[in-house]
Amino acid sequence: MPKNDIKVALIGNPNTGKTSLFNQLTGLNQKVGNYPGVTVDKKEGVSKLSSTQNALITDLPGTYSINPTSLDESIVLKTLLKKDIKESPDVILVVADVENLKRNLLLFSQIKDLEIPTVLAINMVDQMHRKGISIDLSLLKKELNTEVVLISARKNEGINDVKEAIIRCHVAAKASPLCGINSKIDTDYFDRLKEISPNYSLYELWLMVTQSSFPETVTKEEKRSF
Ligand SMILES: Nc1nc2c(ncn2[C@@H]2O[C@H](COP(=O)(O)OP(=O)(O)O)[C@@H](O)[C@H]2O)c(=O)[nH]1
Ligand SMILES: [Mg+2]
Repeated sequence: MPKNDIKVALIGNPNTGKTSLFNQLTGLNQKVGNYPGVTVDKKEGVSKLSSTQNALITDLPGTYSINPTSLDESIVLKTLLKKDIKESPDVILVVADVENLKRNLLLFSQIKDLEIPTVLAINMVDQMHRKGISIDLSLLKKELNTEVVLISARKNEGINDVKEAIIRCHVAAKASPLCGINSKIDTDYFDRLKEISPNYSLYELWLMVTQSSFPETVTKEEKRSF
């Protein structure tokens, strides 16, 4: 993989159209492998974002939240947290379907709090008119403080907007979290947490000390002290 390719991970609830979007973005430039040690498919492909910029796109298994309740979900989580390894994504592309936007936004807000640059693609907009749904795109962008694009993966609409949003998102400075949990509750606790490692966001560190299924980046002693 050329060094300046933007690494993009596609994340979303099951059936939101991740694979359809993946296919539109990558065309025939894809390969299917396996995650080490498990039989879950890992699909990767290259997408030409502009004349000078490619992206390496990974189609992750569907997930409802980043609190893993299944093998698939724990794969998603591990991909998100390994900032130090070369496969870690530069940009997360969250795919939501327009009919279940509210439910989909739970996952989006969790990803956003990981402080990884995030693009939100709202898919299946071809259904909007029929379902009587309308979206104030500029208000949504402002409220979520995120690049938001409306697409129809099935009809190949908005795919260029996705590509442009990925580039903008990658260029922009680190995404800011939706809400600063540390400034709202128990500042002492979160200040102490922050001292564990400068390499992780506060939210990641919190997940590491509170979730038993988390990668052992935090030692057992550190876990116990929280
Ligand atoms: N109407 C509509 N259906 C779509 C669109 N994108 C995907 N779908 C359908 O949604 C279902 C799930 O799509 P898929 O890409 O497999 O979703 P995934 O589970 O997130 O990978 C399939 O039946 C797709 O044909 C879209 O833009 N519009
Ligand atoms: Mg899929």
